[in-house]
Amino acid sequence: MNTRVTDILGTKYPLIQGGMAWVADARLAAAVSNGGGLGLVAAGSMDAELLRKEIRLAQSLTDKPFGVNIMLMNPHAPDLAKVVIEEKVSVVTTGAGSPGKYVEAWKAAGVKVIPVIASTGLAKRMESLGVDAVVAEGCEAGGHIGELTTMALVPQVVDSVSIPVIAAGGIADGRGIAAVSMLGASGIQVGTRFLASEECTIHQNYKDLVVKARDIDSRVTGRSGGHPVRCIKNPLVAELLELEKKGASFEEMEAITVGSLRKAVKDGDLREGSFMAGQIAGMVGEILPVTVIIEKMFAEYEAVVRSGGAI
Ligand code: TUI
Repeated sequence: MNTRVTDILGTKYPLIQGGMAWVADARLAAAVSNGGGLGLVAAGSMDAELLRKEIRLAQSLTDKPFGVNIMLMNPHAPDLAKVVIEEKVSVVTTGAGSPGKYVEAWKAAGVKVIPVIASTGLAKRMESLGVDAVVAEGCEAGGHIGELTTMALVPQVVDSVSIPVIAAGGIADGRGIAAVSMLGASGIQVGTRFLASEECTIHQNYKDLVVKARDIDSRVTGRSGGHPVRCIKNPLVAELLELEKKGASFEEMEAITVGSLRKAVKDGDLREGSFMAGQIAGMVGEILPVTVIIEKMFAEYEAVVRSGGAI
């Protein structure tokens, strides 16, 4: 495929892997890049030295381009931003904030910059700073989310900016790609589908939860504190929802969520882990190799487009 996004990324397909903190390590990133998408090493849980190590490991596992995701709430973000430049990473995506103060240095170093945004306002601000594209992520997505659905967000962002828009949130098959292409997106970001991949190194309990999840099994906690997060429902999520109903403070909620993503990913702790996943987990029914996932998605996309899909 040849699109504005494949031109920017240097990939076979206009697909970026989600920058899933704790989840997306060098192995997953290299598998996605080898499969024709843009793999990302997610630095959400890393400090500068660990990121450097993971980047070098990814470089040893693929000769294709890959990127780094910087979660801007990570206190190490300023150092991580420098590592991206020093290690000559080709693409950086950012999440959970505005990367404004880093954009100039990244662009000067030739790094392609693609912030994840959840509103037209931030998309426009990012375009004015000279970023290469934006990922418009709807609240169907897993993890930290905004307010708008993919269906409402993507066309509004497409109308607000001239740079390419990559759609995220709720996309796990070829129908999803076709749908967001009709909304004006030039590419897709996929997270949840890759949780249930052979190359993903998360605990087996996490993969099993994603495969077993029904459409209605995710919940959003933390809206009251301004940090909404979507996870698969479990005892921790039930407790958070109860606390929130009782008007608990941000600090009280924080006390039981601290370290919970690590507990999910590393320990498979079904009670106390945060199993972040998108609403589309209900459609993910089997663990497959990354290459099969990507090839299947784009073959389905071609078939849907050929069929016309008219209503
Ligand atoms: O960043 C994400 N998703 C994430 S980050 C993450 S790590 C985490 N761990 C524990 C608790 C909370 C998070 C898990 N999932 N997606 C990208 C994304 N960015 N979605 C929404 C946004 C966003 C929201 C508001 C970006 C910018 C923004 O406003 C910033 C501003 O200054 O206007």
